[in-house]
Amino acid sequence: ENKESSSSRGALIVLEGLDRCGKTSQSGRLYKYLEERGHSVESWRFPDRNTGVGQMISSYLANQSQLDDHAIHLLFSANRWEKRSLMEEKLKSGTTLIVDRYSYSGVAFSYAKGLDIGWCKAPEIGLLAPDLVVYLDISPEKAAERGGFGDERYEQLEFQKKVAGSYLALRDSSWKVIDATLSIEDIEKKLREVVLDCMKACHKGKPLSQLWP
Ligand code: T5A
Ligand code: NA
Repeated sequence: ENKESSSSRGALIVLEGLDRCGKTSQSGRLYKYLEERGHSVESWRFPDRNTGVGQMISSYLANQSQLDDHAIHLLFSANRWEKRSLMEEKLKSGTTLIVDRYSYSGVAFSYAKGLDIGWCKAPEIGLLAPDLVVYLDISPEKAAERGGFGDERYEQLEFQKKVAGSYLALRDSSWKVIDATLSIEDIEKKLREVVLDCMKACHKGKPLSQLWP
């Protein structure tokens, strides 16, 4: 139908979930799978700790600096804005992006601290909307049992329970929820299915849109 678009665009795929739910493991596997099949694909993550803003965020997460809750919220958002034009360029040139955390993390974690949800969403307005949000579903208790939990600022059971509640408030019917307690291989299979479906829709000309729909 979309006769104007001669070349098809890439898909914006976002993985979300509690700390230790397995996003990084799964984005790596998904990247490898798509790449080996000849797709143009990149693996991204937020926070992107490589930028100046990202370094401030990283130091905050490691408890090496203190910041007002609103200030850190805006830094996380700025960290997405500084990558927005590159993101659009990549997608329009046909590259699929697998993104480990995005705006939903931004809102979920700050809302869990008690900030107003509308205030949390405001600086995210105008960022590119994902074509697919996959939520890797794990209980805060199970996540806490996984290796490395407790090293960074937000990796505390009581706080993760609040984050789980925030995600529930943010989720809509378009999100694909995968049980994150399955084996890594089973999750990988389910993830591939929903991602390939989404990529097909994007190739067929599904337009890029902006947050919040
Ligand atoms: N944040 C982030 C905000 O507050 N606002 C924002 O806007 C953004 C973008 C940093 C923190 O910043 C917050 C959220 C975070 O608290 P991060 O650097 O992405 O975010 O840190 P995490 O998301 O917490 O990354 P983790 O590495 O802790 O978790 P992952 O990536 O979800 O999990 P992964 O793949 O590293 O796996 C964790 C462990 O579980 C095992 C792995 O081997 C590993 O040991 N594992 C499994 N075990 C059993 N079964 C499975 N299916 C497993 N899958 C993985
Ligand atoms: Na991670």
